[in-house]
Amino acid sequence: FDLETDLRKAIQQQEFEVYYQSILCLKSLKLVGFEALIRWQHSKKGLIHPGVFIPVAEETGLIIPMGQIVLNQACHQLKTWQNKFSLSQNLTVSVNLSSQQLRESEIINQIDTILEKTGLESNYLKVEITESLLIENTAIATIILKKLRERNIAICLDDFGTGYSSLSYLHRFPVDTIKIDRSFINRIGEPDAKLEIVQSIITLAHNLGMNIVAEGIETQEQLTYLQSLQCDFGQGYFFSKPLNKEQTETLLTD
Ligand code: G
Ligand code: G
Ligand code: MN
Ligand code: NA
Repeated sequence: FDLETDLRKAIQQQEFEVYYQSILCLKSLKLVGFEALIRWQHSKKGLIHPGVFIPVAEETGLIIPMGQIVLNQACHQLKTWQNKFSLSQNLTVSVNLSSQQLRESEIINQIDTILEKTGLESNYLKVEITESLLIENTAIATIILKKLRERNIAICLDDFGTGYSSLSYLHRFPVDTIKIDRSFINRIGEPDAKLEIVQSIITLAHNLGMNIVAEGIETQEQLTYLQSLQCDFGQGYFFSKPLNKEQTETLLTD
């Protein structure tokens, strides 16, 4: 099938749905927020994962309208939950931004409009970006990230450790949180675990005054180890898979 044509249709016909994966404080095991993850409910093919269509969306520029759909749904949903459950905890929502979205400062206007329209206060929104994205768009990314910071929108460096980790990027860009890629977390408990790397990344983040999130926690052993290293936050199937909004609500009622 022609993915690009189907994607265009999907944008018009609103076939995208945002799923939410829990992020927990590893000390208290309390929920602190969600990562928003797009899913495509294709009329014939069923649920399609972003690994399949995000690359095509990026090549074709469709990531721009798609990214807006995600930002809009995620902000609207969190605001709705704040009202509906009178959330006492300050839960946040993290949205992944792709390279294309960081190529034009227009993204700032889009975010401002969405926050205004949905009524979500800016400090409840976070963005996740990758290192490669910073390397590709250094000049404009600097401007955009500074503007996000001015709005109290936290910046998370995603998939940390997989790209061309240049430590100068941590210095140069206003990063609040580092997310250790799940390939490092997966191996905890296995003979070839790169424990020194995990340890070093956590120490590095803390020395720079940043928070750290471990991604892809799947076992109690991994959790216990990360807790012993004072890793701040975690997400992974051990806590919860990405869930649709109805399933996510069941986490907010208790
Ligand atoms: O949810 P899943 O594990 O299948 O996601 C696969 C990849 O797709 C991840 O790298 C994730 O960051 C990316 N992804 C998921 N949702 C979005 C989105 O809304 N925008 C962008 N740019 N990437 C996303
Ligand atoms: O690149 P990014 O970190 O945005 O990707 C998040 C992706 O990781 C999502 O597609 C999500 O489904 C996936 N994911 C989240 N937790 C786990 C986990 O514990 N194990 C595995 N294998 N994948 C996970
Ligand atoms: Mn992410
Ligand atoms: Na990641």
